[in-house]
Parts: sequence; C-alpha cells; structure tokens
Amino acid sequence: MLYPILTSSRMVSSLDGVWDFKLDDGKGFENKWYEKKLEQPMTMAVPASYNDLKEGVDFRDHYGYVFYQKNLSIPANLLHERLVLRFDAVAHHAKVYLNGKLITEHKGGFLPFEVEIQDIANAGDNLLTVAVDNVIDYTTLPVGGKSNIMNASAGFGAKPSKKKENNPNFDFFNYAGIIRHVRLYTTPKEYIEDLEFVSTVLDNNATIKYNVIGVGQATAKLKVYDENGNKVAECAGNSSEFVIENVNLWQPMNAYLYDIKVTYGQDEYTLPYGVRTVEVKGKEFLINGKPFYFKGYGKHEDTFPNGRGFNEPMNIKDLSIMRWQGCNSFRTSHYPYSEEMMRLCDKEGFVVIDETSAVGLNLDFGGGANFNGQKVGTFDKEHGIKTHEHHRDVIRDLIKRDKNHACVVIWSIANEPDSYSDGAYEYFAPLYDLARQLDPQKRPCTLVSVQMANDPNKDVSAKLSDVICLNRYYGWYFGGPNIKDSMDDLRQELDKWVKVGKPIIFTEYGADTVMGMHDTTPVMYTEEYQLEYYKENNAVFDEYDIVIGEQPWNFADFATSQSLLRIQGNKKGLFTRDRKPKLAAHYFRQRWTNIPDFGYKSKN
Ligand code: BDP
Repeated sequence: MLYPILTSSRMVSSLDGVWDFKLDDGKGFENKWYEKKLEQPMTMAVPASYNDLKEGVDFRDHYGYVFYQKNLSIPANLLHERLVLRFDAVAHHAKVYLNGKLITEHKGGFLPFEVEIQDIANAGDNLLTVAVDNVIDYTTLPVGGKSNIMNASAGFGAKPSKKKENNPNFDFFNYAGIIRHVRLYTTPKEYIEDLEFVSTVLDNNATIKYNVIGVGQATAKLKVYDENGNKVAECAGNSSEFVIENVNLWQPMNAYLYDIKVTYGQDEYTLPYGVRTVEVKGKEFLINGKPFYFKGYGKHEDTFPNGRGFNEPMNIKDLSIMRWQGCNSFRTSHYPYSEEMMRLCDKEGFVVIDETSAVGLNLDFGGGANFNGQKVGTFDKEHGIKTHEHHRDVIRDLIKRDKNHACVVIWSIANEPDSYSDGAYEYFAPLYDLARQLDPQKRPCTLVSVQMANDPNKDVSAKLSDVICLNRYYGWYFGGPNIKDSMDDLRQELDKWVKVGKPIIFTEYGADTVMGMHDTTPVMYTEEYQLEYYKENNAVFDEYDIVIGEQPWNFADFATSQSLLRIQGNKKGLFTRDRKPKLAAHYFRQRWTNIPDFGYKSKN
C-alpha cells in the first residue's frame, strides 16, 4: 500500500485536528449517534490516544466504543477524481460512517486502511463519524486475557472485578483511538495501486527488478534519480528491471536513497528507495555482504500525553538519542510503527526488525492462564486463542505496507508466543510460509522467543526462524537479585542454542530501574543494579560469536496497566519516559560507540 503523497497528479489533504468526541454510554449504536451531530461532545485531538487527554479513571480506563465526529467539507471538483479516505491506524476496531451510512470497517489497530468515497460523498458538507472499539480478547491482536497479566495481588485472594475490564495479555497500556493521521487524497481514475522493488548487487552495479501494480490499461514509465537529482536510470513496462551503475548502497547509519519516479497514464508517484541486500549466512547476518551487529532497543510508541498517538518530534528525538548512543537498530515491539517512522529510518539508516501486533499469544502466563479456573493450552481448539485468520491478515497488510523499506531487514511474526507447546508448529509454520511468499525481497523471518521457551528442541523458532531472537531476564525475573549466579544459567541456555547453528539476537533483557534511586550496594530498582545487570549480561554475550546483536528492554520507560510490579508503568527504560538518561545509558553509549556496525565478531 502506497504512502499518500502530493504529486503532480495527486492531492492530499489532512483531516487531523480537533474532532468532536464522546464515550459510548452503551446506547450509542442503538440511538444511532452516527446519523446526526453528537450531543454535547467533548473536544479530542486527532491523531492521539484519547486515554490521557481528559481526566478521571473512568475516562482513562473506558472499555468499549467511543465516537469521533467531524464535518467533512469536500470541494465539488474532487469528486471527479478517485477520492480516498485513508486512516493510517485506528486502535483497535473502527466502523466508519459517512452521512449515517457505514462505509467501511477495520480490525487491528496499527495498520492503514482506506475507502473510496467519490461516489458516495456530497459536494460540500458530509458528516464523518468513526466508532472506535478498544476491546481485546482471544480473537484480537494484541490478545486480551481473562485477567490482568501482572496482577500479583491475585495471589493474595483478590477477586476478579465485576466490571467489564481491560485485561491486556501483554505489558503495555491498552491505548486506543485514532492514533495516526487521517487524510483525503485523490488519484486519477487510472492509478498506481502498488509498487514492488527487489535489488541484487554485483560489483558496483545494482539490478533492480520491479512491478508496477496499476489499475487501468496504461504502461508504466520509471525514472530514477540520485540524491543530487541526476537521472541514473530510465525504463518502461509494468514489470521489468533496470540497472544503477556505480550504485550508492543504503548502509546502516549511512543511508542513501534514490527517488524512483513512476508514471502510469496520468498518475505519478515518487518512491524513496534504498538499495541494499540482506542475507543470513551460517552464523552471520549480512547487510550488503558484511556481518552486521545489532545495537539498539526494543521500543514502544509511547509518549505523554499522546499515548500511542503519532508524535513526530519524539520520533526525531528518539533517533537522535539512539545515534548519540551508538545504536544502529531497533525492533518495532510490539506492533507496526507509523509509516512516518519507517520513512525516517530509511532516511537516517536505522535498521529495523519489523514486528506484527501478535503479542499475548500465550496462555501459559499471566492473564491468559486460566479459563474458568482451568489451565488451557494456548492452541486448544475449544478454549484457546482464535487469532490465526487475523494473524494472516496482519502479516499480509504489514508486508504490503513495508515491503519497499530499506530499513526493514527482518519480519518478526510474534512476540513471546507460546511457541513451545502442542499446536505451536501447526499455528506458526503457515504464517512463516505466508510471510516468505508475500515478501518480494524474501527477508529473514523470526519470532521473538519467551524465556519459558528455553529448550530449542521444543521452541518451534529453532526450526522456523532464520535468526533466533531471545527475550531473556536472567538476573531479574529469573535469578534476581543474584546477577552473577544467573549468568551461569544464561550460559547453559546459550550453549543449547549454539547447537541450532543460527545467529542469535537478544531482543530483550532488562531490569526495572527508578530514575534517581541509588545505592552503594546495587539493589534491585536502583540505577546501580541496572548498570551491573547489563555489564554482566553483555560480558556473556561477548563470549559467543553466534550472538550477533543486543537490544536491551526498553529504550524508555512506558505506560502499562496498574499492578504491584509496575511503578506508574514499566521502568526498564535506559531513558525515562521524557527521555532523560539513566546511569546505564551512559555505559551503553561507551560500549556501543566502540562496537563497529560490521565485523564485531568476525575472526578476520
Ligand atoms: C517481556 C515482554 C515485554 C515486557 C517485558 C517486561 O515481551 O513486553 O514489557 O517482558 O516484563 O515479557 O518488562
């Protein structure tokens, strides 16, 4: 799916701003709120998660539908074109009404969807209403549990609440709303629907195969420009190839983007495109043929007061901080990030592990463990999760959206699923197949493996993944506060993974740390403990050539549901939520600025 841009044939108009807003009182649909102007609406920012923008626990924790509304005034001349209403992301379920009529619906909170409206909109005023649901359960991604995943008080006999409750089966606040841009854009009636590019590089030349997926009878023409605006290639045909001689490769932290200008009949679109290759070879992960070492983080889209709402200044700031620290990569834990962030990473050279919203696919811990008091297998036919079809949709739409990004080097199919139990192989194997089949660039695939999956004979990722991604908390949840002793357990586990023979990235490891809490003895939650934890873990990673990356959890503190284990959120950040460095952030800066992007563990 193409990102909407202004070109000589396309108009784009933003619908961001202040919308009317109302929490559903349980009768919103019955009383057809979408047919007329909302009565006594509140103001609401779009894009943003609504949760932190008004006061009160009932507002923040509202569970169910909310209604957004706006008058859409459309110039008559736009109705002669193809006119598209596009939502970049609505968390988690959207019903879109135009003048009282349902015009589209979308499930899943982190990927774009759109609908053509030239034949149904009026010239002049139109009433646009979006009903947004944040309910999560065993059919949604992310997965909703039966009780709070972190509810340690359950052990002291706490009763489950009678209220219909928000119970994420994952450890981040279930922020909701219209979280990314809303736009109207036009194209000619014959238009470019999608583009696909795949590069191979030999010596100094790149051969780029492409497909222009057009709607109409036209023949595509391509012109390729370098960063100075010089034309370096030209080609015609909807499906063909061209060569860039003396190619400037897109390199980690040293990006180079060509502009590929495509015309198709009257339509015109320009795609920024980086030429690079990615390959897993033996124990190494090669970018442009050289062994790459991942230095960076698992992140979140989480800021105050936007929640998960788009925050461009913070995206710029985060990449700047990471660059300052010597990072070269991050994972879009635990859902696809905004298209603007992916474009920014293309521009800046950050390497991205691109993750689906499949988090919480595990009934072996926390909120999912019980079903009417009984333990249930995650993939139990009757009582287990029912996400497979939706999971396929998410993989398909993610690859559709992100396939041309140079920054994306790995697809992460899921975070910490129950990949070690009966039914896991049957669930995951078809999803890997799907990703491999859909991605024109055939990038490596992985799933991010939870600590309970510590036996490569049981964890299906040993078989299915091209790169092994481990989330491990030795010295925190497992073995804390005895960090040093825990390192033996880490070594023991790593020795087992070494035998699988695939490169390993630590995609999470960390310790909660309250900024400003210090001690001469490094006790848990102090900045000294976090520092010691990382020094010990990193020393073990350095013993193993097969470990080709480290991504501490998390870049910054972030909001979660309330629990005894969370102190106004998860405090494992190397930075606070407002991006102030903790002690260990300086240590990582020293470490990472001394680790090269390429060849860190190569023998030669
Ligand atoms: C891992 C999850 C991550 C959590 C983290 C933690 O992948 O989402 O936030 O643990 O407990 O299990 O901090």
